[in-house]
Amino acid sequence: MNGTFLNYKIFVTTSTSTTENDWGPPVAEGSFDWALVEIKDVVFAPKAGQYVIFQCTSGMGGWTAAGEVWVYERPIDPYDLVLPANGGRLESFTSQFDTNAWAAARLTDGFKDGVGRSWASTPLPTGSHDFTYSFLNQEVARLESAVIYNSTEPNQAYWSKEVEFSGSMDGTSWSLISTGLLAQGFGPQAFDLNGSIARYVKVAVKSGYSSTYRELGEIECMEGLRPTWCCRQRREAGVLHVQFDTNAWAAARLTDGVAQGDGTVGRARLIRLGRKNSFTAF
Ligand SMILES: [Ca+2]
Repeated sequence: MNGTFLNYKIFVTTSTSTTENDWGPPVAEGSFDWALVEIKDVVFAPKAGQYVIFQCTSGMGGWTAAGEVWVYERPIDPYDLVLPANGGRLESFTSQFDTNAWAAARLTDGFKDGVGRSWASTPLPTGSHDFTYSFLNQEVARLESAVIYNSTEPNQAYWSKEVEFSGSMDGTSWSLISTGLLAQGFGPQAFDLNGSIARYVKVAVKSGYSSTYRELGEIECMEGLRPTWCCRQRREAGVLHVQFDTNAWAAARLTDGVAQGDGTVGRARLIRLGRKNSFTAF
């Protein structure tokens, strides 16, 4: 969390009631001293529930503001974001040998290597061969690591070599996360994705050990702590308690992925609340 409120309570509940008495005891409560705009972490024992309620009970200087509120689930270990069964989707690719045995879709078919279970490039590959994935419901995710299974045909040498991982929030503008060098061999090869936040991940095969083909068995993208986008769930329920307006200072700004803003340039992210008003965000 960040902002300029003072006292808070956090509840985890399955109740849809707007009455605090129905939410059970808070999982955390306290006060923050906001000398600076900064990020504060509140750690509490995990509790199962359908909703998280962040309640601000008092503000500072006549206003209460918060830039960003994220709630994290316990890590689900392991969770492969790009596996179709988990909601992963191959959005686009730039190369495949055919549409069946060596298709790009073989990179996320759950089989680590082997003929009919791996991807092969077009012949005589040059440049970068790219695969772009989105996650469940095209949600933003925290990327912990990529696990690549290199592959090639029996007695051949079509191993892939250099790989590059990039993240994007819009599928257009990309940020390089990391690069890696694949060994010539089967089995998992892991690369750190540094907890990057992204809506799309691009895996680029930049080169191979052979100039004839490049082949690869499987791509996994493991999730780190999972941010829960609480405001939107509350808005879908049709009960949004307190927000200053519906745009620059809307409650949705609490989960737009940007921590700070001054509210004067049409892209601010703070929610302003009347002093002592209860603030409930899902
Ligand atoms: Ca595969």
